[in-house]
Amino acid sequence: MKKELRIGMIGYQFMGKAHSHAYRDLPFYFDLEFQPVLKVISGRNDHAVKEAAERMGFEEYVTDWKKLIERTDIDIVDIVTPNHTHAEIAIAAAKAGKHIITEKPLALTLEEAKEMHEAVKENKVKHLICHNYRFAPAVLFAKKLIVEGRLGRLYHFRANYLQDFIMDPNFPLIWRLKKEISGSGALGDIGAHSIDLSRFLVGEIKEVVGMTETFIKERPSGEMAGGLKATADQSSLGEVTVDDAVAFISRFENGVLGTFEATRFAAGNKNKNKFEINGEKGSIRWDMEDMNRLDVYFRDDEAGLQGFRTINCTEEEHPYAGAFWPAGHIIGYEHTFINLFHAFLQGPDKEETAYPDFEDGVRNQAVLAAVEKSAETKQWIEIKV
Ligand code: SOE
Repeated sequence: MKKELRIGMIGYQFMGKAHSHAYRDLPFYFDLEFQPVLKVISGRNDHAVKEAAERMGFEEYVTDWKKLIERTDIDIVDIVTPNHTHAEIAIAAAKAGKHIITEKPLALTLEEAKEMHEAVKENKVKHLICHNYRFAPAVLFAKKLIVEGRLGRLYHFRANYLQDFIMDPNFPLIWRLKKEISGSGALGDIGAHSIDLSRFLVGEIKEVVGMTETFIKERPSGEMAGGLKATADQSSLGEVTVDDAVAFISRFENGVLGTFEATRFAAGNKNKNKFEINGEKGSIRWDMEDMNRLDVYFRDDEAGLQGFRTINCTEEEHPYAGAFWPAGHIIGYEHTFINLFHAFLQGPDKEETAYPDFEDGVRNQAVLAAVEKSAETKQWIEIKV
């Protein structure tokens, strides 16, 4: 009988679905030393959390997260509630001796992120921040190529994270558009993913200079309605207090130059999280909207035959790809969470499957804070953790 790993989840919407699916699918694809069990799920709305528990397969549900954390039959607390709740819940869970998984960004502020990191270290619990895109096999393969020196010295990291789900002025003022709940807008919600990918693939960022913009300054009130959909109630208008778009450049500690863009106003782009890395020996580029493919260019290819070629990263040689289907049977967004949770729960077996933890979350939060400060002061800001 395998040891049970009992999950207590706080929150139940978009990320609650992605995480719950990953726990349930892990045993399908991996020979595990444990059995994930969806024990308890918590949400404020009794009817909604009851429905989510039944749909996603949790044994029980509660409407007070503190009751979940007090339980002795919970091993891992998984936080999928809005950003302003992460610190209080994670610190309480750490003090209760629970291992912690939380969505990104780690917190509302760098100070909160540091407190969370101190709490998990003091209470000796494992901790994960869900920068899931590291665990697309094509991204892990890019990491392998870089570690093996296939690009040589790196010169550029270039990332664009493009969405368009809030371009309609009637899209309501959801929690992601309120600073007191989200901390920032496109910067922390999707720019954080690009920052994590740059840290994972290139190294630490030394300094940044950036700018932000809020294109639509007022919106009708309303709430999320699953995924990235929302319903406006038009009863009142509210001020948008976060960025709709951000652009910043960076210098990495190793001398690489970085350019980053994150926007929710790039019409036609739905979740176009992409990067390109240029080195002395060649380049690689990846696009989440075509996530199984990695484009590579090597300068030592035979003259006349040089050019970007596309690798379909679904073969045994591509990290984690072999766990799913035969070559060419592509995988999707949900599999990045399965791989991420496998690395966290089973332990990473090599450098390229190092999972992102709260230290990564703190370093990421330091970059977010520096970009926001730069946008205010129009100055270069050094990253200080
Ligand atoms: C909304 O921008 C969002 O759901 C992000 O919050 C996720 O982190 C990203 O993976 C997809 O888009």
